[in-house]
Amino acid sequence: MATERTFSILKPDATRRNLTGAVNAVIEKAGLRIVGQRRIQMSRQQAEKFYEIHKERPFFGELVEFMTSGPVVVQVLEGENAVAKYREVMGATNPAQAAEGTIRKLFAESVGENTVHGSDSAENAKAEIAQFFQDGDIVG
Ligand code: RTP
Ligand code: MG
Repeated sequence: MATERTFSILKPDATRRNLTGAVNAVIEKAGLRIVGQRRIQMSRQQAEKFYEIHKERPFFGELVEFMTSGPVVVQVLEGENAVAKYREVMGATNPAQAAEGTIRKLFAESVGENTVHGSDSAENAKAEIAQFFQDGDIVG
Protein backbone atom coordinates (compact mmCIF):
# COMPACT_ATOMS: atom_id res chain seq x y z
CA MET A 1 0.00 0.00 0.00
CA ALA A 2 1.46 3.32 -1.08
CA THR A 3 1.59 6.47 1.02
CA GLU A 4 -1.81 8.12 1.08
CA ARG A 5 -3.30 11.38 2.40
CA THR A 6 -6.50 11.97 4.31
CA PHE A 7 -8.31 15.05 5.57
CA SER A 8 -8.93 15.64 9.28
CA ILE A 9 -10.75 18.25 11.34
CA LEU A 10 -10.27 18.80 15.06
CA LYS A 11 -13.79 19.98 15.83
CA PRO A 12 -14.87 22.93 18.05
CA ASP A 13 -15.23 20.73 21.15
CA ALA A 14 -11.50 19.94 20.82
CA THR A 15 -10.37 23.57 20.50
CA ARG A 16 -12.77 24.70 23.25
CA ARG A 17 -11.31 22.18 25.71
CA ASN A 18 -7.69 22.92 24.66
CA LEU A 19 -7.22 19.33 23.46
CA THR A 20 -5.62 19.87 20.04
CA GLY A 21 -2.15 18.85 21.22
CA ALA A 22 -3.48 15.77 23.00
CA VAL A 23 -5.37 14.68 19.88
CA ASN A 24 -2.32 15.34 17.68
CA ALA A 25 -0.24 13.15 19.99
CA VAL A 26 -2.61 10.22 19.37
CA ILE A 27 -2.47 10.87 15.61
CA GLU A 28 1.33 10.95 15.56
CA LYS A 29 1.68 7.94 17.86
CA ALA A 30 -0.39 5.98 15.33
CA GLY A 31 2.25 6.73 12.69
CA LEU A 32 0.34 9.37 10.73
CA ARG A 33 2.26 12.54 9.83
CA ILE A 34 0.57 15.98 10.00
CA VAL A 35 1.75 17.46 6.67
CA GLY A 36 -0.70 20.38 6.59
CA GLN A 37 -2.45 22.18 9.46
CA ARG A 38 -4.38 25.41 9.91
CA ARG A 39 -6.67 26.80 12.61
CA ILE A 40 -9.75 28.47 11.11
CA GLN A 41 -13.22 29.68 11.94
CA MET A 42 -15.53 27.83 9.54
CA SER A 43 -18.22 29.92 7.94
CA ARG A 44 -21.78 28.61 7.75
CA GLN A 45 -21.36 28.33 3.99
CA GLN A 46 -18.17 26.27 4.32
CA ALA A 47 -19.77 23.93 6.89
CA GLU A 48 -22.92 23.47 4.76
CA LYS A 49 -20.79 22.63 1.73
CA PHE A 50 -18.53 20.32 3.68
CA TYR A 51 -21.41 18.27 5.15
CA GLU A 52 -23.68 18.61 2.10
CA ILE A 53 -24.09 14.82 1.91
CA HIS A 54 -26.00 14.99 5.22
CA LYS A 55 -28.26 17.93 4.29
CA GLU A 56 -31.49 15.89 4.46
CA ARG A 57 -30.59 14.29 7.81
CA PRO A 58 -32.43 15.49 10.93
CA PHE A 59 -29.16 16.50 12.63
CA PHE A 60 -27.89 18.68 9.74
CA GLY A 61 -28.83 22.04 11.29
CA GLU A 62 -27.32 21.09 14.63
CA LEU A 63 -24.17 19.83 12.90
CA VAL A 64 -23.63 23.08 10.98
CA GLU A 65 -24.34 25.07 14.15
CA PHE A 66 -21.76 23.04 16.07
CA MET A 67 -19.06 23.14 13.38
CA THR A 68 -19.29 26.94 13.25
CA SER A 69 -19.54 27.40 17.05
CA GLY A 70 -15.79 27.95 17.49
CA PRO A 71 -12.42 27.46 15.81
CA VAL A 72 -11.48 24.17 14.17
CA VAL A 73 -8.11 22.80 13.07
CA VAL A 74 -8.07 21.47 9.52
CA GLN A 75 -5.33 18.97 8.75
CA VAL A 76 -3.82 16.83 6.03
CA LEU A 77 -2.52 13.52 7.39
CA GLU A 78 -0.11 11.31 5.48
CA GLY A 79 0.88 7.68 5.91
CA GLU A 80 0.44 4.12 4.75
CA ASN A 81 -3.26 3.48 4.16
CA ALA A 82 -4.00 6.86 5.82
CA VAL A 83 -7.76 7.00 5.12
CA ALA A 84 -8.62 3.66 6.74
CA LYS A 85 -5.91 4.05 9.37
CA TYR A 86 -7.27 7.39 10.58
CA ARG A 87 -10.87 6.08 10.70
CA GLU A 88 -9.53 3.34 12.98
CA VAL A 89 -7.64 5.83 15.17
CA MET A 90 -10.76 8.08 15.42
CA GLY A 91 -13.10 5.30 16.58
CA ALA A 92 -16.85 4.95 16.03
CA THR A 93 -19.00 8.05 15.38
CA ASN A 94 -20.75 7.51 18.72
CA PRO A 95 -18.07 7.63 21.44
CA ALA A 96 -20.11 5.18 23.53
CA GLN A 97 -19.38 2.60 20.83
CA ALA A 98 -15.76 3.61 20.18
CA ALA A 99 -12.95 1.15 20.91
CA GLU A 100 -10.49 1.69 23.77
CA GLY A 101 -7.60 4.00 22.91
CA THR A 102 -9.37 5.71 20.01
CA ILE A 103 -9.63 9.51 19.90
CA ARG A 104 -13.41 9.49 20.30
CA LYS A 105 -13.26 7.02 23.21
CA LEU A 106 -10.58 9.13 24.90
CA PHE A 107 -12.03 12.59 24.32
CA ALA A 108 -15.51 12.78 22.73
CA GLU A 109 -18.53 13.57 24.85
CA SER A 110 -21.42 12.83 22.49
CA VAL A 111 -22.31 11.60 19.00
CA GLY A 112 -22.76 15.20 17.86
CA GLU A 113 -19.67 16.68 19.50
CA ASN A 114 -17.25 13.92 18.67
CA THR A 115 -13.89 15.74 18.52
CA VAL A 116 -12.67 14.74 15.04
CA HIS A 117 -13.62 14.28 11.42
CA GLY A 118 -11.80 11.99 9.01
CA SER A 119 -12.46 11.33 5.32
CA ASP A 120 -14.29 8.06 4.61
CA SER A 121 -12.70 7.34 1.18
CA ALA A 122 -9.63 8.31 -0.82
CA GLU A 123 -11.85 10.12 -3.30
CA ASN A 124 -13.56 12.19 -0.60
CA ALA A 125 -10.17 12.88 0.98
CA LYS A 126 -8.98 14.53 -2.24
CA ALA A 127 -12.09 16.71 -2.52
CA GLU A 128 -12.04 17.68 1.18
CA ILE A 129 -8.32 18.56 1.12
CA ALA A 130 -8.95 20.72 -1.96
CA GLN A 131 -11.77 22.57 -0.14
CA PHE A 132 -9.37 23.79 2.58
CA PHE A 133 -5.76 23.59 1.32
CA GLN A 134 -3.69 24.89 -1.55
CA ASP A 135 -0.90 22.63 -2.81
CA GLY A 136 1.84 24.89 -1.43
CA ASP A 137 0.42 24.66 2.10
CA ILE A 138 1.01 20.89 2.31
CA VAL A 139 4.61 19.91 2.97
CA GLY A 140 5.22 16.18 3.13
P1 RTP B 1 -17.32 12.66 10.29
O1 RTP B 1 -17.94 12.72 8.92
O2 RTP B 1 -17.48 13.94 11.07
O3 RTP B 1 -15.89 12.20 10.22
O4 RTP B 1 -18.04 11.54 11.17
P2 RTP B 1 -18.48 10.08 10.73
O5 RTP B 1 -18.07 9.81 9.33
O6 RTP B 1 -18.00 9.15 11.81
O7 RTP B 1 -20.05 10.18 10.84
P3 RTP B 1 -21.12 10.69 9.76
O8 RTP B 1 -22.18 9.65 9.68
O9 RTP B 1 -20.44 11.11 8.50
O10 RTP B 1 -21.77 11.95 10.48
C1 RTP B 1 -21.15 13.21 10.38
C2 RTP B 1 -21.20 13.92 11.70
O11 RTP B 1 -22.54 14.29 11.99
C3 RTP B 1 -22.73 14.29 13.40
N1 RTP B 1 -23.81 13.39 13.74
N2 RTP B 1 -24.71 13.68 14.63
N3 RTP B 1 -26.94 13.62 16.36
C4 RTP B 1 -26.67 12.57 15.59
O12 RTP B 1 -27.35 11.55 15.62
C5 RTP B 1 -25.54 12.63 14.69
N4 RTP B 1 -25.17 11.70 13.84
C6 RTP B 1 -24.05 12.17 13.22
C7 RTP B 1 -21.43 13.85 14.04
O13 RTP B 1 -20.67 15.00 14.38
C8 RTP B 1 -20.77 13.09 12.91
O14 RTP B 1 -19.37 13.02 13.11
MG1 MG C 1 -18.49 11.10 7.71
